[in-house]
Amino acid sequence: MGTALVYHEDMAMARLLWDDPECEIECPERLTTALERLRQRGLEQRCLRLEAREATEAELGLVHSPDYVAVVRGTQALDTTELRALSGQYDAVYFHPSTFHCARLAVGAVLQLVDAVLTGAAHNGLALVRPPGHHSQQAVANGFCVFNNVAIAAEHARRKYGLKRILIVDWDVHHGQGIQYIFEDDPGVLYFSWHRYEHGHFWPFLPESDAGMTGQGPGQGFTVNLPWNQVGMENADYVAAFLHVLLPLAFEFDPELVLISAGFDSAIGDPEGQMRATPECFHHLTQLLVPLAGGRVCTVLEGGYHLESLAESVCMTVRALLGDPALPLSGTMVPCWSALESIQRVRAAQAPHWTSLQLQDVAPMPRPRACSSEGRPPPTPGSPEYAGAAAAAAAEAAVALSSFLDRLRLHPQPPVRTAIVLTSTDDNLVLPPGVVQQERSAQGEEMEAWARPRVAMAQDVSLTVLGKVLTLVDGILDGQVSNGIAATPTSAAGDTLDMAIQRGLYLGAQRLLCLVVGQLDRPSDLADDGRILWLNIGSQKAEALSMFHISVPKLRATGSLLSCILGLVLPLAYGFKPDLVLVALGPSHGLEDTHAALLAAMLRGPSGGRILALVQESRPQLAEALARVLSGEAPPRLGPCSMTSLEDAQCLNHLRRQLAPRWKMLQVADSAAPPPSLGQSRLSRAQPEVHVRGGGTLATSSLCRPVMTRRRGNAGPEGPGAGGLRGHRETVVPRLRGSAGRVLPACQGAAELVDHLAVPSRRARGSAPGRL
Ligand code: X5A
Ligand code: ZN
Repeated sequence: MGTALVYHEDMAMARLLWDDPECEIECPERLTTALERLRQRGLEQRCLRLEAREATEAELGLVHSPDYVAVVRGTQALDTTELRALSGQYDAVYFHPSTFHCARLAVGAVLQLVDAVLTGAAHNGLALVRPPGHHSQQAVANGFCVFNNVAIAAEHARRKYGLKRILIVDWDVHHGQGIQYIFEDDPGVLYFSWHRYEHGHFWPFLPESDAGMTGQGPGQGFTVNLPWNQVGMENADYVAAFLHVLLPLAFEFDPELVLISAGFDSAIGDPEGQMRATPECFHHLTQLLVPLAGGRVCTVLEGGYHLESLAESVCMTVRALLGDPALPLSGTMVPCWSALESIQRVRAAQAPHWTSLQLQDVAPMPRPRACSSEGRPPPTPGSPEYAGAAAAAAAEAAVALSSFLDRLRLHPQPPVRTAIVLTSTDDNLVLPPGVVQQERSAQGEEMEAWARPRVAMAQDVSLTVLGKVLTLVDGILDGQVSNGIAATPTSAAGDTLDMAIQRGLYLGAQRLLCLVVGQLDRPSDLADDGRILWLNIGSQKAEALSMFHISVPKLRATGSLLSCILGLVLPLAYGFKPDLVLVALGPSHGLEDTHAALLAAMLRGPSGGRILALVQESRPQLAEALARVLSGEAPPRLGPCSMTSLEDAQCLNHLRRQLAPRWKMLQVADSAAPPPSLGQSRLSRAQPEVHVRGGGTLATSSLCRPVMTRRRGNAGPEGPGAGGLRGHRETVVPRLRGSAGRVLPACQGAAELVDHLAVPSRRARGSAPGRL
């Protein structure tokens, strides 16, 4: 078992034999560079290697007409002139004498991957293929695509394994209209695609790529289009789209298999996409999909034309499949206005079909904004404007990729994935591979200073156990261990959490997310200074005492928990960018093991895998379930779960409404945010103002700097542990960026800082909570 990597070197044979500026980007190096980079990073070696086979004609026939297959078969014998003439009959397609062979290998590779995953030979995997597939239709080649690799794989999975529900996630920057057409009236395949759209002015220029297209007949609600109307989408925009559109629907759909049409032309530097997602974003996107379908995720290469960006993004995707902890996301976690508008439009269009959306606040479908003067039709390949934009994207990517590589070097994989502190009673626990027992315990003065006072308070906890927890926190913040679990007696839960928080701060953690489920009191001396985000699920009522102190009542249904994770916890966590996440399952937390596992699995992203889970020793099965997901396994499938408790939904909506103005990742339909004027969105780099994404404006220099020092400054006392966060501090590079309707803070995190200054007053929040 493990991650399968399917490939065949022959797929690098097909290439363009004449001059065609539109098609030249689809070159053999796309494949060879990606594979070579996987080798260099030692990732290929960690995968189960499968050599691709050719698909049979019967398999091609699952989607394509015999006549069309015959046409493609015929290209093997054509000369260059004939190949060129045939290619001209399609939109953005070139044939080579090897195309039929390559295209059959591409389909075959994906089928092998699906077979490996559905027979249990592999957990998940990646097929590195070309030609790509998602534009190809029943009898039409289109957009470099000859056979629809992913659509054929979905049909195959249904016929051969009887699957009833398959999710296709198409994160390629182009609309996979081929997949859409094939499944548009089919409720068995949920097709999600985001794509550069620019109000219909971007290739393939189809009105049916817009959000209003939701499927036909029985397939209504099973086509989900998220059109991006501006270029420059960033990590925050992509993650917001997953949290607020794709994932609620996907969990409600409850797929048995996830196929990813993984085009990396949605990544930074790509000449086609002109977007700005950095490579680690694809790690996060993949990781967010793993909790679906019991982790049966098959990733299939589609587009991706900037070789460096493509290679790094492929590596990140494979690392996610292997269960490695992610690099924390770079960039300001504030979605831009245009992205929010698109997200709102698709939520409104899909709401009639999905309970999970109906129970959240969904604003009505906004009228599409008239195409602005700025939205001139994008340049066509081959034009000087296109070349200029491509060069600019590449220059920007060079900077971003080199800082990405620096961060990668500074965050090496910790030697230990998961360490667990057990008390003697849990001795016969079965530990999954990759999980070690924390044996070493703090000694001497450390122990006397940190653990002894707490032992005195709680009767049942031994000094050694607390000493081990102490060592575990040190190990995580020091990069020796990715994450950990500590089982302590119930009576010691509060003190253990308090000790972990204090130790984290002491070691220099600047932001700690404490997610407390069940009844555990917040340590009384904890300052509400923005370093701790305290989130309690299972308290008496829904209230936000400040933007860093939030309580959610006990949730009654599985769907409620999911809605809470996707709609509240993860947006907050991604916006907060914690150095460490502490998950404490306190007395009467009420979570089933599978729910706790899901929560822990999904919380791995925001902190780059640094999680410490505190549980009660009386539940060894829970510790085991957590150990599995924290060491990289997929959490067990939940089963279908839409929100069933109206009361829970109202609580969550209330909190989201209250917090969204300050935590921008919560925004889904912020009617309060006006579109930035065109003048603002074109602000030059030199301008002194900072426009907070979403519309607000403030002067940079006076507000930003002092707070900056306070929040970014070293939090804990200097001491033996103060260097513990080696390489973890991010350098704050002042810069102005502008695009996608946003002009970004001159210093990273400025938007958060503004928020920080605007903690709601107690009077302001006095209105609603009493009624919940
Ligand atoms: C698979 C893929 C893009 C075709 C672009 C044509 N195709 N301008 O990314
Ligand atoms: Zn593409």
